[in-house]
Amino acid sequence: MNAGDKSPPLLRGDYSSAGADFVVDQNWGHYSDADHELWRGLWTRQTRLLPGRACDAFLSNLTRTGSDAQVPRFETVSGELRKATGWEIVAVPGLVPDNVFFEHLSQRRFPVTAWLRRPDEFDYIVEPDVFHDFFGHVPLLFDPRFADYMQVYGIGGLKAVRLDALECLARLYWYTVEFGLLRTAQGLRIYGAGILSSGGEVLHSTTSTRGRRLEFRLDRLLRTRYNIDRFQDTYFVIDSFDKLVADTAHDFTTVYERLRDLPALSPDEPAPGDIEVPLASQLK
Ligand code: HBI
Ligand code: FE
Repeated sequence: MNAGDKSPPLLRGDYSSAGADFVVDQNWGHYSDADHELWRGLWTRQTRLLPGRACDAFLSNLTRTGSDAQVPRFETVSGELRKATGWEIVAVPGLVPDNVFFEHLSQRRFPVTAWLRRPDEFDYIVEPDVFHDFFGHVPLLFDPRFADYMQVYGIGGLKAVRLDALECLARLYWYTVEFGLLRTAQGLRIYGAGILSSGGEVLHSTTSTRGRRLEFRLDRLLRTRYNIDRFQDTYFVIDSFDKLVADTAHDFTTVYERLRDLPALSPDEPAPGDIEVPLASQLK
């Protein structure tokens, strides 16, 4: 999506009541019994996959959202979130323009799509829906370190829009917030929302030898294009949220200048200096 678009075309949400910040009423009463049943089905399927694969911070905070039985009321969860990390969630009709998205993150507001997918989209959906946005993203907003990272990203995003460097910075969101892996004392764990909310990628990312897992290096990551319509070929592994914040909180202006003259890398392309993280590796 281009920065500055007023209303994103060809999206299925109802943008008619959205103001400049694209926030809408969640309209919780409009979810049907079938919606709540589908939500439970999605929740049950995902949570069965996650023990030993999702990171502890995700699992413990997922329980804390108390949203296993029905589509959550955003206001209720926001109340808890405000107390924990000062974040809140706001309902949006779907994808919002980049600058709007970053503005929300920079103010510790996470936009969550209000609508739920159809039953025939149980396994795969193109646009993010409330299940992806809430189940995948909201639990880690309860984690103080990760909560800081998300805000840092939003501030960096606003700057990247001004510097015309968003193609580059968007890769950071993709390979961390959406598809990130974390090395722990127990082994590799998932923290990326795109993986955690997906039926197939939980296993692919943590067991497949087709995908490659590389140690996080900022320049390498920012040059790496990504797959939007199939499992990732490359995942980047961090050692802690603290270190992720430390590696990304500085100003990226010189990074963008350095990278502007280098070619982007294909998602499956090896590069000099790559350090592969073995599947069985543990943080010592
Ligand atoms: N809008 N609702 C929503 N959710 C997103 O994740 C999102 C967005 N707009 C733009 C956007 N993401 C991208 O700019 C980032 O993924 C980099
Ligand atoms: Fe997402």
